[in-house]
Amino acid sequence: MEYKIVADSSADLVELSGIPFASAPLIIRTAEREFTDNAALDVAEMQNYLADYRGKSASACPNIGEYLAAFDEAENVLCVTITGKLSGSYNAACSAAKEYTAAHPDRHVLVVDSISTGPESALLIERLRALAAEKLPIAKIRETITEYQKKLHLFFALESMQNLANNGRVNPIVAKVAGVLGIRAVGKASDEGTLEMVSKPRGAKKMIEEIVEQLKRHGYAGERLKIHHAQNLSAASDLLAAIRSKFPSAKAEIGEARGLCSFYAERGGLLIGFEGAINPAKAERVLLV
Ligand code: X90
Repeated sequence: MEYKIVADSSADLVELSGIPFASAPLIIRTAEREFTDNAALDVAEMQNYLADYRGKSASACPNIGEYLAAFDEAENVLCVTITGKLSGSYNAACSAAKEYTAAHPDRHVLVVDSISTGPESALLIERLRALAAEKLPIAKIRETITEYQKKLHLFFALESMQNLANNGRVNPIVAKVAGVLGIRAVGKASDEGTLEMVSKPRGAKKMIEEIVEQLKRHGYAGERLKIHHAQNLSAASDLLAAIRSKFPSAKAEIGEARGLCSFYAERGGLLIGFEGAINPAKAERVLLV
């Protein structure tokens, strides 16, 4: 069994060791410039540019051809996308999977909708890599990964939700809470893979307390956790320290949000993906062809 992992760039992975890997980039676009969310993207420079830019900005997911190029010649493709409720990426990947296997009946593609993004997708991908290393048949990988997915959770803390609101990914009234007088919007990925608001802590300290409280409430007990930050290593480090003081042996680490997540989480935003309690209500969107 030869496996390749393909993910869209919302997983914040520019590379992955130990297994063939390709990232299908999303694009962030203004009237003047276009940013391809690949390894060459200077995320800080994009953020600086966007902070001063007053016009419209938007994103676009990879198309079928870009997914086909990422699948390349792999025998078995394990593909992870951003939530299909907020992006066309999952649909594009599924269409590519059907074309790919129609042209090569001996090949297989598993497409997993993360129902999430960023650090939760990265956790899924690392688990897929481990399953591939065990050389499990792809049907078994499908079964195991969808079960694993039910215990993954994603929280976010955002200083601004302007880009989410401008692009119709969140209700503009909901979006107003963030960015006013140091108020953070703390929320989570809903069971369906949309943004669900949880609270509006005032100030960074309260935000960290809230996240730690939510981790406990969602069954976090020191298992794997990833914090992806949008140009905010200091808040990510403070959060990690707070997590470690409650869970000294936490398998927790910090990573950097790449282009797509940085665009929507905006400067200062944090995304936290972790292994916690099983959520049987979590949506399952997966295709195996
Ligand atoms: O297809 C496209 O153009 C991509 C659209 C993506 C829209 C949403 C991105 C959200 C990124 C913000 C906070 C976490 C939200 C979790 C929701 C499940 C990060």
